[in-house]
Amino acid sequence: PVEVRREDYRPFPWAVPQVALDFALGLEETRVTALLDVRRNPAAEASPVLRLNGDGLTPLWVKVDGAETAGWVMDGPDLLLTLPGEAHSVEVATAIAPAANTQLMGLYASNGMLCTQCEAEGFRRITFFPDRPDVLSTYTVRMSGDAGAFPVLLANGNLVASGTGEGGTHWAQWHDPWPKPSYLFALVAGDLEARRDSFTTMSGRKVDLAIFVRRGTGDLERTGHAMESLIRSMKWDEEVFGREYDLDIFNIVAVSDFNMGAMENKGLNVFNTRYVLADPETATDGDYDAVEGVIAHEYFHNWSGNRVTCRDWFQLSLKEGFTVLRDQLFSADMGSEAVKRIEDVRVLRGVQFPEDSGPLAHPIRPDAYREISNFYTATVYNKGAEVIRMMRTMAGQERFRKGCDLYFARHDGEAATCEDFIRAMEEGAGLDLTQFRLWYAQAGTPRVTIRMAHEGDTVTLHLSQEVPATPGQPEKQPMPIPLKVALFDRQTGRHRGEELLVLDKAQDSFTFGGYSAPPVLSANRGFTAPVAIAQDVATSDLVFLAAHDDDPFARYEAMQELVVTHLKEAVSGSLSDVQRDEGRAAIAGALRAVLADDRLDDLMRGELLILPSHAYLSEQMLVADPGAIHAERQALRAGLARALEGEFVALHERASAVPYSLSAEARGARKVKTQALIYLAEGNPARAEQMAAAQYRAADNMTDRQGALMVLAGLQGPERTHALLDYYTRYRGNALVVDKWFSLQAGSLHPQVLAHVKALASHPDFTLTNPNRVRALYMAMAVNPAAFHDPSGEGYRMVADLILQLDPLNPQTAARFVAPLGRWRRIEPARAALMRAELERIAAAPSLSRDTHEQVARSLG
Ligand code: DPP
Ligand code: ZN
Repeated sequence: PVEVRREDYRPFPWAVPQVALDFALGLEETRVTALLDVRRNPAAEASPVLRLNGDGLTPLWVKVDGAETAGWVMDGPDLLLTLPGEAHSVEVATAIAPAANTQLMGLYASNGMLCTQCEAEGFRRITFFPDRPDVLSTYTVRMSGDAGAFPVLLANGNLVASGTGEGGTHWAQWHDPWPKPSYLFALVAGDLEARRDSFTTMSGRKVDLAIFVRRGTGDLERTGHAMESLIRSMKWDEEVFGREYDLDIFNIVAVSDFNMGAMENKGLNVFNTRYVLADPETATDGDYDAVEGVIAHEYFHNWSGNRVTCRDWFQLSLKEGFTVLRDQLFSADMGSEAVKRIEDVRVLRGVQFPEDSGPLAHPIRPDAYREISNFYTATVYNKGAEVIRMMRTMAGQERFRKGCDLYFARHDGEAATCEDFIRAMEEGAGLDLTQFRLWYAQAGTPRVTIRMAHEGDTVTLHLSQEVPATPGQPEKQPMPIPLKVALFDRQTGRHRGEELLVLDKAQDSFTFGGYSAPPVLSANRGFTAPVAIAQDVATSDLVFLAAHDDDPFARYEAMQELVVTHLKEAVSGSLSDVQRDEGRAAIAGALRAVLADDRLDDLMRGELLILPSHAYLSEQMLVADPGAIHAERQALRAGLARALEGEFVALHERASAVPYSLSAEARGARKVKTQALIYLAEGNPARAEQMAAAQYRAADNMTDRQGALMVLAGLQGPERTHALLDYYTRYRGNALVVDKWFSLQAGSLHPQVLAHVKALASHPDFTLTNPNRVRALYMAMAVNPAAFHDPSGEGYRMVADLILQLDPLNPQTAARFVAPLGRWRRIEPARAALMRAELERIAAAPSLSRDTHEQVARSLG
């Protein structure tokens, strides 16, 4: 497979200002004719050759300027024509087979409906086209099909005409006035019903909103939260970013078979059902948040992605990083800013940091790829958001907004680059980002070392940074790192104000006068920079910050650091029994303070109770022993639970008395309730079993029910069986809840978890054709350290078997499972050898997809 390189970008020689598509719809066969109005692109080097990308297509016929021509050749999957003049019409007919499309890219069938997914390169599976984001066209789409099978016919933009045809067919014609790249094309046809509402924009235009689901599934009743989230998103984007919606219709369709979370097609978002459907009976509080966040994300793309799109796929973070930041800020405004920040950082550290320190590390603006689907990563998305957040921190909110306004104004209707964004920020926000550009170019999580010195009444912070080597980037340069810090007086428990330091050299020092005694340093407050901080801090200082820091993120951070430091030492075997007890006692003391602190709300308390993840702990070690990390982490939890059993039981009791609602108070109560059970399950399993069973039975909402079931799934008593069977019987008709049933078992702490996963793979409800179901079983297992890292290597083997089975059906989803195995270099030698052997077994398989091949090659390379 060939490598695509950023530096090879050339503008396309032809512009395609208009496209008319005609679809004769059928599940088994759909006929597509595409009429392209093509003209020479004056901004490009002239070429008579028109390359139309295809993927698995053959042309039924080709016409140039209205006359059928045989003057075309195939170049691999692409169709090539030579065009003599300045402007031509090119028309191509193809036939595709949606029901046979298991990749779920292009036009495919899902439960009897037809839908599309085109980003990044799915449009070329529908028709021959210059399938690249810098070719922008206005689309007219006509579709016809059986009126019984497809009563609803949707595409981008506005419905301009419709009617009935022969033999029980009907048709509809849609027109999207906004020029767009092919990846934003969408079509949906099916037996759907809709929840409808409307939104009046800031300039007074009424927009009709609709959320479509399959008719007769009961799903319609579960779309209320998504609709409210959409309306809130539209309002927020006007208020905070000044962005108004620009069509008279905004449609969302929920689809059960979907590779991604959702897709921002212009005026016709297509969503994984997972991020649309929610009601108290079937969705957890976390699901509610995810729906709100993804609805907002896709809506926000209308400006950051659609009105201003990407020049090429190397610029993906231009729209994704920016849009993730926008959805993070939105969710923070809708709920608790502090809790949202903690959750976002947890994802960054749990997923992106490991990516950045492994074989798949890449800059947020990559330099090369073989398969672009592999670059829809936590780095491009989440680190991309952090990079733009740093600009916002340095500029301040108002100047940041000016930079955004300039970017949108300057590039509206264009396919832009990250460099364009940076320039708009420099001019609009008044920042000098010369050196900051390195954040786009260099991969790897910078490591900042802080040493504090105190002499006389002066405090000096000695800071140094190191950006680690990553694949293809052995040498790195120092980057500007904005760090918010505060110095706390031990006596008063207060500081004199935050300062923003920017470390832009390999080493630098910052001094602060007027401190007669050494203060306590609170660094990277609010997580202003996506870096790892190394600092020699006394346990007592961490305990101090965990109790006193007025920045909630910093308080959480101190709590995490307290545990991380202890577990690192425990795992390395350097602690005596006495030291281990002392460490646990310090953590128990801090946790007791958290449990007793009545200034904390329960949502925040819940965060402070969450132990650092296995993934984050592994990240702290050059070579990790997953068995030892897991054992120490569980032992710590057991010790804490025994020390605080009474407190946890009391917390559970208090929280259980709060009635169900979506208020922050009630959500907080549900969060700490299950946290208490998680602790007790380690400290006193018999008691936890009874409490969890009672919580399960009394539950009037999915958060409580799932929390209880999660705990029971890891225990070995009879209540586990009862609850798992009851849950399945209750919800067997609801695919999203059955997904939870699979993942709770695959993610459980049960000692027989691998045997359970193996059996569940042949459960009648398991299928490889539904990505949600595959992830529910296998991704849950792959991120469950005790299962995946079973010393026998069985977990690795099962993931490799899955990849080999799934790859021919759905390469995009299969390739996602390579990353867990790719960690092998950072794992202790015995397991590393087993992981590597599985990667080699996959690599040796004949005819791997480009997706999986690339990930395996990088992981072994
Ligand atoms: N649908 C994916 C997202 O919104 C890719 N654009 O992030
Ligand atoms: Zn996105």
